[in-house]
Amino acid sequence: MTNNNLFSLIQSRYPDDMSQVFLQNPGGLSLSYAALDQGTARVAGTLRHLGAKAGDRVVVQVEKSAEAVMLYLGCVRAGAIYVPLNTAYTAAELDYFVADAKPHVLVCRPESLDTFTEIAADHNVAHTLSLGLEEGGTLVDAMDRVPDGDGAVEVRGLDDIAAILYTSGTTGRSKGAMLSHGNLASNALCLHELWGFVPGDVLLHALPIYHVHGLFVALHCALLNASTVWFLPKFDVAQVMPLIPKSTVMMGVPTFYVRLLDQDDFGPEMCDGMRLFVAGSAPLLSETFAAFEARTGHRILERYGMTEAGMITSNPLNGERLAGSVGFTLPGTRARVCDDDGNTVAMGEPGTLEITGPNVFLGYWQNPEKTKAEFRDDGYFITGDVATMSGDGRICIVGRAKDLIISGGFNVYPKEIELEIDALDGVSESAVIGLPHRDFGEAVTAVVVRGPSLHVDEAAIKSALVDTLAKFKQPKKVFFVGALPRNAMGKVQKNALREQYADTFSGS
Ligand code: MLC
Ligand code: AMP
Repeated sequence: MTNNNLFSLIQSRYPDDMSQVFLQNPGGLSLSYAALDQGTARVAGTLRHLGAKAGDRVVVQVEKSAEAVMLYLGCVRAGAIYVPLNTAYTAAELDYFVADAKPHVLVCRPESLDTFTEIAADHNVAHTLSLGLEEGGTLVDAMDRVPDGDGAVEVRGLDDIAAILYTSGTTGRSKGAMLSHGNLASNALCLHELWGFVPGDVLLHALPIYHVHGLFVALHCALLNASTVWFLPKFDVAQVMPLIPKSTVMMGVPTFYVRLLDQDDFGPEMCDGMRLFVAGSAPLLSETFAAFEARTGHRILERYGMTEAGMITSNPLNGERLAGSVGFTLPGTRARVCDDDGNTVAMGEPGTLEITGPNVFLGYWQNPEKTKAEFRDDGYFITGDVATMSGDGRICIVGRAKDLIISGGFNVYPKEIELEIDALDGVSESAVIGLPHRDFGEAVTAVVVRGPSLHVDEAAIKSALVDTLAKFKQPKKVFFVGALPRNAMGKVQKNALREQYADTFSGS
């Protein structure tokens, strides 16, 4: 029987010499492929020992580390479902994810163990462990209690769920996108080939590992290539720059490239050995593309994707990479540009991008209504991105049908912020918008109408949100107005607000 567990695919690509380094960093990290295999086997064995069966969820909020990668891959190996959470989420936000995912095991940072233990008790989670160096209650302790030899790769089918990644819709709370072993494997195989990975490629990895970009796209390409990875805790330009000459591929959000260009000593010599710079998760401005080419001679390869489908389109490796275009659909993925009723629009006209293919997710976790609403009857998924497609299939993302802000590659759903602000004393209503920001692409901004009682100011609103919303969601600026502009239907005209406040961050 074929085992379609993603981990089997990864194992099949191990290097001949298992002492080869998989993850390394200048801080002393050096994890070989042999250690990766042993570590993931122990994680898988530990999860089994804790009673986690195939299909049970493991919810994880941990710092980026080699152990976190082994936790992810160990989970996949055991057939459990990996559910990573953004490290910026507050305790108030975490409760929702645990309640929704109903995990068997929770793994958190040592400093959050008390908080998570409380949350776990509220939701009957069997085990709460911390991933860290402290004594007691840690995953490492749990691993020590488990005999070797229970790390078998669980047999999984293409449609079995490997991971659930939470993402919000235009309304309501976050939904868990169910990604199967088949989804992840097909996208990884496709990108590895499309982007021309060759023996000896070294990946520079400075992305977080709780989103598809850093967790799947970057790590899976490296693993399928048996590559060594410079594995940095976060994007710190001072740490990244010296590693560029020692790498051949880098993947990043546009903010990475803006920050590199801000460095006077970032230049072409440093990039001599680089084969490929990839950008995505947010629009890459044409100015950034042009400035990067002028400075380094490299044309950044922009690709487009989303949590529900991994990577969807890419500019070509060999061929014209155009600024402002996200390229062509990946082999195996099909796309069409449609009106609101799902009818294909004329070539070159804007419409909502709809997609289908082996990379498209199974649906939203325990949310059949939302799943049904986002798929057409013929199986196409409605991305909510507004695109144009030229006669030769080249795609440009020209807008969003969904009310979404993308800040430094993180998605922020205005509705979620508006609900929090509207609930504050002294607020009548609010509108949250994204305004152009040089570094983050868009900056979260709130426009607030005060209520009749209690005089709230910007500081009061900002401080009220500190414990409820992750830092990247908190408004960087709050404006007060007498009334929000509305159209004849009573809908808030966010375009008018975006125009009015367009220059707010022009000095940033
Ligand atoms: C951090 N802050 C942010 C922020 N990141 N605010 C808005 N947007 C962000 N993205 C906060 C910090 O808490 C800090 O607050 C202040 O802003 C400035 O912090 P910083 O030091 O400049 O931020 P930094 O830690 O350097 O992080 C910026 C970043 C990071 C761009 C490096 O956000 C990042 O790695 N983003 C990548 C996101 C990603 O991987 N997206 C992929 C999603 S998958 P203060 O007040 O304390 O100073 C996807 C599909 C696809 O979209 O196609 O790939
Ligand atoms: P997420 O839900 O975090 O996976 O974010 C996915 C969204 O990011 C997509 O629906 C797009 O709106 C946006 N996105 C990703 N890549 C690009 C890109 N290259 N250009 C424009 N938008 C992008």
